Amino acid sequence: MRTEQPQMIYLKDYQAPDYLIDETHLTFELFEDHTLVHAQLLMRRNPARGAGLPALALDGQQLELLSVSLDDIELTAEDYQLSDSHLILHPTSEQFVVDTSVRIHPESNTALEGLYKSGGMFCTQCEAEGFRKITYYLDRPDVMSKFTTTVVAEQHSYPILLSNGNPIASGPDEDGRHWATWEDPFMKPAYLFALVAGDLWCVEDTFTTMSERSVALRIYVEPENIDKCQHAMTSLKKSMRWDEETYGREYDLDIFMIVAVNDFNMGAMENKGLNIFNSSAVLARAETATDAAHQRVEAIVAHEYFHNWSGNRVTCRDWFQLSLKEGFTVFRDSEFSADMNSRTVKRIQDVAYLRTHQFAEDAGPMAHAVRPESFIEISNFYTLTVYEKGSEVVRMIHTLLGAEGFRKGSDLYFERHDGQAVTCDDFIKAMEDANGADLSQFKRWYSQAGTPRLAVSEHYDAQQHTYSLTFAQSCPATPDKIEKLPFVIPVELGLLDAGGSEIALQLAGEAAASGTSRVLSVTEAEQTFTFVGINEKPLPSLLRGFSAPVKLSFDYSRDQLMFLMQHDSDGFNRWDAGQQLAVQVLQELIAQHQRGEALVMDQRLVEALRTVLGNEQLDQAMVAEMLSLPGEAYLTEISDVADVEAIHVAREFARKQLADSLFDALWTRYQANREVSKATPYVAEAEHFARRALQNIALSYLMLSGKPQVLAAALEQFEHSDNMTERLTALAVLVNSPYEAEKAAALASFAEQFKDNPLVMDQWFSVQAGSTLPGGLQRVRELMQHPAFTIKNPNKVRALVGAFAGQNLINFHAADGSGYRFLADLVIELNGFNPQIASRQLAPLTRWRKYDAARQALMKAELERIRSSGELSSDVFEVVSKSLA
Ligand code: B3K
Ligand code: ZN
Repeated sequence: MRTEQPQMIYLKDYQAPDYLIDETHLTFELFEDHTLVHAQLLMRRNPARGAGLPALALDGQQLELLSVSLDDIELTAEDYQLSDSHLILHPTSEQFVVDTSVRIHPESNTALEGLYKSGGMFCTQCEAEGFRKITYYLDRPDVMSKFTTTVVAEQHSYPILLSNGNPIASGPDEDGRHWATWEDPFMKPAYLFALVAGDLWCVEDTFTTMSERSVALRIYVEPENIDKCQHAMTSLKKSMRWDEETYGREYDLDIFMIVAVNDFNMGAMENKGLNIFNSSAVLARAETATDAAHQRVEAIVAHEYFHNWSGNRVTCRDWFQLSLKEGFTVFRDSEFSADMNSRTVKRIQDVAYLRTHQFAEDAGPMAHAVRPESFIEISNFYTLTVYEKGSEVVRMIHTLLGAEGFRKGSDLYFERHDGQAVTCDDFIKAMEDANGADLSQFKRWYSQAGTPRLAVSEHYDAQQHTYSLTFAQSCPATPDKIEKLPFVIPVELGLLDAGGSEIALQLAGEAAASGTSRVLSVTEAEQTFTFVGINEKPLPSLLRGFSAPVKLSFDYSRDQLMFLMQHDSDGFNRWDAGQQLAVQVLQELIAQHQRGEALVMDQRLVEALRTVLGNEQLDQAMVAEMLSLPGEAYLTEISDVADVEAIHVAREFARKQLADSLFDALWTRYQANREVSKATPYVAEAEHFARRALQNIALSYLMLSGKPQVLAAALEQFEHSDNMTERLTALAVLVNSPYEAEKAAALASFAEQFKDNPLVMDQWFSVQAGSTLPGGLQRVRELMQHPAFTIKNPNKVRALVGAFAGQNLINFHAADGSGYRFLADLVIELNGFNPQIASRQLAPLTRWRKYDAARQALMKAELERIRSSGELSSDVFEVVSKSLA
């Protein structure tokens, strides 16, 4: 909690640190009612900062200072200044040693930042600024130090004592206590520090690196979860191999550890050699985790592992550069997942997510550049923009330089900056230098917020046999900037002839045609490209693979979209054509509803999906993706003013129409896939994910038909599946159905079976929180009273409240404002003990500009109520005040 108005911090004010910390020696004495932390810092004046010895301001919050000495001389209160946030010392030599002892209270730390307890175990979360809640320090990423850590705890309750690096010594202590010392040979900033103490079991494996070094791999979990680690271990080994093969990056310590904890504010954390994970991002086995959860575990294990180079060996100079490590690492993990599974399906899922959620953020009051220029609370900037848009920016560099050029650039980056804390400019410079490229205009992607629009028009000249495409780019104003300069927008495209074949591409001025899919760089506000030798008017396939994070518009007819759905050689664009067709059809239904007319759906959507469903050659995961209509959140994002009811009614109407018209085809494919599933043991691989994805979306459509054989099938799948993917889908379709007795029975038996597994209970909560049937808020309120729910656990809050406010739009946006009031009450409560989670849950209220006047007023009133609810954390203060600005 703050005592003064939180201050804005600016990138332009960055200054290198006055002092450096060469070595950090920590001792933790863990007790049930307090912890003692002794820190010895071997410090010196930063030679880069010139002469003189300015005061040394160590960061520290919520610490009880017990003693401090400078060069072994204990200081008295006159020798230093102490405030809520700093301990100020006055060094008298260039080189000196600071010793501090502090008392902290992990046992009552509910913010889950710094050192805290999750169940019976001690663990840490230091990024971004949590280390200052552990000891007095220069808690900034450009201060890198060599750490040695000794942990002392009671032996029986905490047999496992872990920290970063390699274990170097351990032994018994008096009073049934014991100790262990860890040494991390790599210089690192404090945000990568980690400590774990608990009664943990581990699954162990080894990995032989490309230079034949053997690395011990360990995944530590609470004993009851020891049977759920294999998938994460396999994912880890695949990640290690992939990073060697794709980036030439080898692991550097003798041991790599992952620890799963139940109480965690986000997915996972890349602490050097000791990754700490939300248990939801580690534990996965067929019976308890869905296919989506298996893929998420694989992706997060990879992401954190990849940070060892993109984040740890080369880290960020300051927190404005966060996307340097996060955007790059998301790009790396998405390419890894694409290589491990289906590339096109991965791209579709990432783009659907980006367009729905990041585009909404970029159009809202918290919009910021990939490299923001100011912030109040850095925890608020672990955003979709920094991560997902940041990854798209790196992907565009990859597209512009090609895979080989990109690899040359990343090799140079890692070589040049190993052991350093650097900036996004350094990353770009390495890419430029390795390729002789000029990315100066491209860098606007780092400094300009907002989603660019790219309007494309065509002109065919039958006499000249030329075809011209004109691109007009613009970018809406965002809170940081009104006027935007043109971006570099790589547009991958192809041209299709009337038979659906791809035309060889030759731009005016080129000697010959080359290729049928090419990347054009759009760099001006308006720019025309002319293709020659085009003998008939072609149909363009634009922005293939979503080659830039923009909103592209081209005036396609529905027939043209259907043609692209069938013939485009780019799988992503085949899917996207289907989405654009569905958007057109849904928007027509929305308009009909708003005019009070009976809804009449364009049957071309039915026919297009009938063709998709009948194509047995198509990857079944693609069929499933193509059958998925754009979500309500996406339809909201692309509306100027979102009509909550009309969007819901139109989309449900379309789903029912598709279910009725395509019943036979859906039923055939459902049954065929369910038969295979019954006969096949669970395998967490792409082909099996694909089969179950199609089976499950088919079931969710079929259920809308109201036919008894479908209810029987759903019950059969619910009762007899050997895996959570099938079981949970069956539960979800029952929960969303009118079959009250079956629904109640299924919910009860599921809860009974899985009551001891918190991650499965999270899914049980989410399925109910997401049900769009009337009475959603009441159901959520009742579920908050369920014994398995606790507001102190972030996963529970996300499963119930996050799913309700984020996915159940028709209920959350109830016209009486009850959903808003509920969420505001919750945010006020969360603000009191976990500011990071409070601020995250607030996001749906910040989107008020998207809604009608009545809802806007209700949403703003709730934001106002939060603002005046008492002492706000800097996290909540920043989001609320920017949302109301
Ligand atoms: N680097 C962490 C995120 C830390 C969030 C701190 N509020 C996880 C990741 O991106 O890998
Ligand atoms: Zn990350």
